[in-house]
Formats: sequence, C-alpha cells, structure tokens
Amino acid sequence: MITVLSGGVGAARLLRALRNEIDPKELCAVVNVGDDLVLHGLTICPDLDTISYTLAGLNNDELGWGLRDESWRVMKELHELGGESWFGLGDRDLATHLYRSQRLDEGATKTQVARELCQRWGVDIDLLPVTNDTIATVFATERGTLSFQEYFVKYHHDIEVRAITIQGATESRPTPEVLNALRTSSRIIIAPSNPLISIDPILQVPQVRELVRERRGDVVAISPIINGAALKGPADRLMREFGYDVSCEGVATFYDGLIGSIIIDETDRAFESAIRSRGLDVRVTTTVMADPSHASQLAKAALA
Ligand code: FO1
Repeated sequence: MITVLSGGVGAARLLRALRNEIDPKELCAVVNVGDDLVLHGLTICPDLDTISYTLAGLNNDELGWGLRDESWRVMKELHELGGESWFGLGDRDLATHLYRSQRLDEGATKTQVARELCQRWGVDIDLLPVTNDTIATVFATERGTLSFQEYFVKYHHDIEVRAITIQGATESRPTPEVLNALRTSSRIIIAPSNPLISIDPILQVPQVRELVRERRGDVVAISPIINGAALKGPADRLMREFGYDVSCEGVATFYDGLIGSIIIDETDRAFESAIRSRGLDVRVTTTVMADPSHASQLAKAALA
C-alpha cells in the first residue's frame, strides 16, 4: 500500500499519475479537511471533491475546482436575492453537497460519504478524510480572524497572515482507516501541496505527526516550491511570512524529522547537495505535472 498525504489540485494530479503506475487498490490518500466549510447549511469538502472529481475525469480544468460543464443558475438567483454568493457553488457541484449533507445528517461519516461518492463515480482509490471530526484552518490577519475560504476566496489570499490555527485539531481523532494506512503502507508520499495549510492540518490531527515521524525512512515529500515560487496558491507567500526560505530547502526544513527523502525540481538542482548534507535522500526530476508524461515521470520518482 502507498499512502499520499493530500491537499487539493497538486495531490489530485499526483494521484491520477500514480494510478497509472500501480494497482489503484494499493493506493490511498489521507486528505486534508481543514478547508471544509458549512455554507447555506451544506457541508463542502473542497480537497476531497477536487481529488474525486479529478480521478473521475469530471474536474473543471479552467477553474481548478468544481465540475466540468458547470452552470451557475442557482448562484445567480442567490446573488439576486442578496444571499451569500462569494463562494461559487455550481449547479452540478451543489448536488454533491446536497448528497453529502443529507448523508451526514443521517449519521454517516465523511469517510463513508467519500466512499459512496467515489463508488458512484468509479474512483478506485480510497480517499480517506484524515478525521471525521470537525477541524477548521483559520487565519489571524490584519483584517481580523478569517476562515479558510474567506482568506482564500474572498481575499484572494492577498492579505498578510500573522498566525494560522487549526481549530479543533487537538480534540480531533484520526480515523482507524487513516491510522492503519500510516502504519502499514510501504511508502508515504507527501504530495506537492501547500505545507502550511494543506499538509500541516493533517499532521496536527493527534497521532498523525508521530506516526509519520516513526515512518520517516519511508516518507518522501515532493516540493511544491519550484524555482522560488509556488505554481498555484499562497505557499510561497506564507512560507516567507512564517520565516521559511522560499525554496525546496525551506520545504525540507518545514518537514524536518518527518521525511527521509525529498523530490525537487530540475530547476532547483543547485539545492541538491545542501539538502543531502542534512541526511536526506534527494531525487531531482520534473515536478511540474503539466502533461501526462511529466506527471508519470514524477509518479515513477516518488515510487522508485
Ligand atoms: N475557489 C475559488 O477561488 N473561488 C470559488 O468560488 C470557489 C468555490 C469552490 C466551491 C467548491 C469547492 O470544492 C472548491 C471551491 N473553490 C473555490 C476552491 C477552494 O477554495 C480552494 O481551492 C481549496 O480549498 C484550496 O485547496
């Protein structure tokens, strides 16, 4: 079994490529739920949905989130009513949130609902929310405390962050499926997701960081920082704000004690020896999954 600690888009593309290299039944993802929100009474799980839509071939590539062939009639009506329409929920996407919310209301867990949706869409990789308890990533900013999606969508992550807190993490419990995956996988891959706001919420769930640390010889991280910048999102800006070098070496510092290897991009080859001198194994390859052949090269490196 191979386990991938996963945020959204970068993890989804990596899982799609890994699925072509190994039997999908031997692949599972431990997914961040710190971005989850309840809006209009509906439970929305952006990272779980981005991954399952991508693996099902249903993802909206232009937006980077949501479903393809989307329409926006409900949002338009809501906007005209003066309702909250800053967070875009497409008509097709709404069906997912209606389904999930109803099932949660009936007593199902996020883990069960993720499995049901994956089965419906023919997704053969086990997508495991790290916890079935509610955790929420919140930001202390110059404009006060913001929820994840307020920071990310309302303010376009273009605002100074002073502190990041994962509310509810200390009291949360990892699921038995997650503990089993972390204990029994032959390899744990940390996807090229944002270390501070996609991977850290996973690590903050009790027992997860300790288990990853115990397994560090089998843990490989893929740097989301390439040539001093993130391909997408605020990873570079947040790393700077929190005192990390904005480089693959800064990523190695962030994961200090948790990983045995790191995969860095070809453009960052100059960092290889410095990272190696910390006792880490370093693989240099293309990490930009711009097309299937590059994604396959990265997947092979992560499995090698
Ligand atoms: N991102 C946006 O930039 N604008 C949106 O209106 C938006 C809506 C949305 C709805 C459902 C969903 O699953 C994701 C959505 N996202 C949207 C993406 C999301 O905010 C972030 O990309 C992730 O939380 C970060 O991984």
